[in-house]
Amino acid sequence: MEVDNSTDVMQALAMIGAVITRGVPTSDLLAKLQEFAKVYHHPHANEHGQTFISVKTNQATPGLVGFSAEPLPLHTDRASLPEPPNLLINVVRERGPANQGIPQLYNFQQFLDICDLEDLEQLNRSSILNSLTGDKQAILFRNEEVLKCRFRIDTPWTTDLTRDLREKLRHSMDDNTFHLTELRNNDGYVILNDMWLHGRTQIGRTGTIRVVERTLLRINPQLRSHIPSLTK
Ligand SMILES: O=C(O)CCC(=O)C(=O)O
Ligand SMILES: [Fe+2]
Repeated sequence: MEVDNSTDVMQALAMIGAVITRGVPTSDLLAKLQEFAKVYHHPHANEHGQTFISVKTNQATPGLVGFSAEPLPLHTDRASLPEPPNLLINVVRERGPANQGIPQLYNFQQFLDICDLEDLEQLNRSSILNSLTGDKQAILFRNEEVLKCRFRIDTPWTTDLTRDLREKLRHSMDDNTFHLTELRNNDGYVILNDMWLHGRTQIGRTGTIRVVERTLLRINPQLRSHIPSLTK
């Protein structure tokens, strides 16, 4: 679903929990979204809550892969927190070279849909570990009456999914990931960070100019149960 103004964002978000925005600045999106969500200040963010993600380092330092030229496997943001911010806005400010740093989106529901009862039991027991901080969190969890997910596999995060489930997830990701090749400068996406995973392909060499402006928010708890969420 695509929108080119901030007024339609809510309606679009309320349908499947993800929306592509065309030429809508973060400030316009925030003007609407702040009616029901509060900006979450990421440690890397400026005083307004925006993080400008660009190629800053030669090497993918654990925990800072976003700031390297490396690909970022599909993930949710702030996965180590007990209750991560549940709304994510990423706006492409500088697109970078063709076919590099392409944003990707994946709906975790696609995976749940192919999980049988045994898989689900296994999934309910699975967690991800941040080896830097020692934080361990369940991949699938319930909060505010809503079924949510978190996911991360780039270092320092590891997941204890069984081999079978990892394979299943990988196949589903291969088949159902949206590659947002058509995003131009000032296009972006707004997604529920507890339902949709996001990532990007390899950016290329260090020195490549590519900038994504990220803002994370927390949706008012009373409202979260009225918009889409994972089901099983
Ligand atoms: O570079 C991108 O497209 C996304 C970056 C990202 O998701 C992150 O740093 O967490
Ligand atoms: Fe991210």
